[in-house]
Amino acid sequence: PETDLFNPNVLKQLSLPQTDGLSIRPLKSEDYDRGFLQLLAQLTEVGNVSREQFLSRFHMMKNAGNYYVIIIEDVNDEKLVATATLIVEQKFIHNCAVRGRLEDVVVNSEYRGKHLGKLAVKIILELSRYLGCYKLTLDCKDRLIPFYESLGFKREPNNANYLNMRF
Ligand code: 16G
Repeated sequence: PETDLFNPNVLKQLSLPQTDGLSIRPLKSEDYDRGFLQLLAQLTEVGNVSREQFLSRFHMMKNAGNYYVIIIEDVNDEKLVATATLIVEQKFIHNCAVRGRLEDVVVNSEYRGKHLGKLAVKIILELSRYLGCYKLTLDCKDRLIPFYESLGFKREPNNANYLNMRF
């Protein structure tokens, strides 16, 4: 049976712009057959992920309860138009706060130039606010910094030291 990654009702609590012809919903287990991994492959290397691997990871994320992968779908042809992920991380600091991480934002190349990246990020912004995150962070390619700045993200002047170790 088709399964939602997270409770779709949380999306109904958000004040989102009117989106004619598009539906905004959680990732579903059936999205494996609707080209979800091909959409992610427009962002980076995905590899050969089998259905079993996909479902196993999907269920781990669902059970963990802090993964919010959202899908923007074209209601006319059921095409996956865009995706973005919010991960909500538990902290002890800031009075046991939660921190949001924005990850894996992709707009299907057939739908670019329609401000759908902006919509995907806005959904995650509203969701992270609704879930009580004290901040939302991201990393991105240099050329996308102006895009994220236009949506209100700031490069912290005294904390511009984003470090990274690749394995
Ligand atoms: C970008 C993505 C990040 C993704 C990474 C993959 C956003 C905001 N950032 O930085 O989430 O995981 O690309 O690139 O979508 P990589 O394969 O080089 O790690």
